[in-house]
Amino acid sequence: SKKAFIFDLDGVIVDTARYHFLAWQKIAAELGIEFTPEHNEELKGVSRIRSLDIILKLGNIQASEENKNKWLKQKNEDYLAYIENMDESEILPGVVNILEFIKEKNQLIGLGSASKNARPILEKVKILHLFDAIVDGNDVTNAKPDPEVFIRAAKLLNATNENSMVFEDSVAGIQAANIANMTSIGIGDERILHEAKYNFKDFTFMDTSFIEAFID
Ligand code: G16
Ligand code: MG
Repeated sequence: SKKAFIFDLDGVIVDTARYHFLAWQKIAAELGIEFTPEHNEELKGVSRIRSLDIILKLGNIQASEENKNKWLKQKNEDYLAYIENMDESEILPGVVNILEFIKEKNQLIGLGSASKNARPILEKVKILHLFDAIVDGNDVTNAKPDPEVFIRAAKLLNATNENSMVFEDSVAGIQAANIANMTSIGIGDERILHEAKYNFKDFTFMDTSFIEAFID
């Protein structure tokens, strides 16, 4: 049977992780909270609402629902401004090559992202058509490390969890894939993503033979 290759979006397909960071950093600065790239690791793969809670906790701030909603809205508006002019040039190195190889081999491609902005981003970078299934922040109730997003994607692709491979740049996402018994692939810093079954700095370090070995 066919294998499912499920990709995270932010930090795996496109480098939007830095836009999320910039948008959050602006809010943190307004609140007088120090928010570093190290802190940001904890936000990767985490839903918008959970991300805000983590930042507020960092600053020991108790906020009203009203203020929280205001900041969530502001964060997304700033983020949307950053991604507005995105194009194919922002696809991370080696990604298209791997996606096309999986297609060539007649296997399945899914998206498993926490982002509610996933579809418009895939459209902007012109690879939406390569996906056989998309599960994003609009479809799930439980955020990574809960495996819901990946399990739903595998189901839509008619693949078992064991026949699914997940590419992730976040600790929470690797944990989610592992909980679901999927083959977890860390894309990024292997010291951070050490819970992954395999690690690659980026897709240019992954030979197509690695994909082929999972298919056979
Ligand atoms: C992404 C990012 C997170 C972000 C989340 C929600 O998930 O990694 O930092 O907070 O989506 O995004 P949005 O605010 O656009 O709904 P992923 O799973 O694609 O890495
Ligand atoms: Mg990510």
